[in-house]
Amino acid sequence: MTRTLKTQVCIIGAGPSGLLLSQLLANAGIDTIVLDRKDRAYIEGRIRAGVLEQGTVTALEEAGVAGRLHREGLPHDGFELAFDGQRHRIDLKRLTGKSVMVYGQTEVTKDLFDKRFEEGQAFHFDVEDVTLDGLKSGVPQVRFTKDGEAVEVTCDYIAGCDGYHGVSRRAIPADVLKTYERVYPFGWLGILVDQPPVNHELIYANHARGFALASMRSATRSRYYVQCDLTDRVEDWSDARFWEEFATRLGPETAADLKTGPSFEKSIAPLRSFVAEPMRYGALFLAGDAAHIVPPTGAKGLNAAVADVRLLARAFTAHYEGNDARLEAYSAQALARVWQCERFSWQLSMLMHQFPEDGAFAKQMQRADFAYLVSSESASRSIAENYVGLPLE
Ligand code: RFL
Ligand code: PHB
Repeated sequence: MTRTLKTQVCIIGAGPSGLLLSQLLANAGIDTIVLDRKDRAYIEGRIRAGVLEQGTVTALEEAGVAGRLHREGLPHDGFELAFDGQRHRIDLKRLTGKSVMVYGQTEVTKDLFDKRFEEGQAFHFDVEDVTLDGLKSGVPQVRFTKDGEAVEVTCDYIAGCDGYHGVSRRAIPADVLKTYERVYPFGWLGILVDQPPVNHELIYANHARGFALASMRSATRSRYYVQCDLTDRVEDWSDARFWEEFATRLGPETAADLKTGPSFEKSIAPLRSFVAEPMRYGALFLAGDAAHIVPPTGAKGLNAAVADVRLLARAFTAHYEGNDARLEAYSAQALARVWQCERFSWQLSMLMHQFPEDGAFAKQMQRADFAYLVSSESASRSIAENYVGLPLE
């Protein structure tokens, strides 16, 4: 026996993209079903992004989930780039008139879940064997199993918000889908520690031993990263090894203010640039990591996902009001912005990391790039306007 369900938009994935889309559509009176192969606790526990652009904050305000964000988030008017010990501040506020908000992805996800549950959103967690059918038939269906029971959802549209490893993108025929990818020859090892941040703003450091990033989650919780080898495992990095390496890469002056302690989260993420085109196939629309990945250096992953979702929510809303122009434009419009995020994240990654295969010439290019940033306000403004986020359209 197959259980059948019906909705307007079936959303695959309950990460930030899927949750925000369901909230924005609910606000517009559009019915959705959201499914995920994990459960709420698992999704909320994933430690990921930390920096929100103003456009992302606006989207969360529009969705009605920005109360705690404004109470607990930390507005940042700038950040620092450090190269061989020399620090250069990018004054976001002065250069662009905008700032960013430091507020963890875990908190964004919690806020969205709280509101969706409060409003009685239909969720299906721990689903298996998700398949998408009839994408060009006018009667799209999403099928899955849950606790051994087969379920079929018929809907008007499917939103593929199921991240890089999801099934939605793979439902687009290979002769239609074009993918672009760059895998970087290193990863980031990240830790969380209940100690005050080493600096009141973020520091991205390029040191001869590799990249390091000093970020934070609150006045008492720090999020720190070091560039590591792709073959490294978390077990290879004791807290003692991490602190020694991190302090070395920050340089003695900055490290003098470093407060160490036992880490309570430690994970390794590989760095990748990836784009899939188009972001629409028939009734299927992709959003967020399902369609594109950026290396975390520019803090763009979550922000790019939210920008997609804002466009997509507006497009569905216009569709149900009788106007399809935004749905037709979605893929091209989203991709134009995505490629800008890709360019910036790639550029900053190239500037700030040690590339094992690079020789002395490439190192001199990094050095010249950094010197140009320090000497030219235009160059710093270019970094700043990308960091705070380019306009949505
Ligand atoms: P998500 O968050 O990956 O959510 C996708 C959801 O889809 C579910 N799913 C499925 N559900 C049903 N059926 C299937 N077959 C499914 N396959 C997957 C998953 O369980 C999940 O709940 O994608 P979304 O919503 O598009 O959000 C994107 C952001 O999460 C992402 O861009 C950022 O977190 C990227 N990212 C970072 N971005 C930053 O800006 N700064 C960071 O420091 C940063 N660190 C990271 C990151 C991404 C990481 N990943 C993907 C491994 C660190 C890591 C480790
Ligand atoms: C983080 O706080 O996790 C973070 C901040 C900035 C980045 C990447 C990650 O560019």
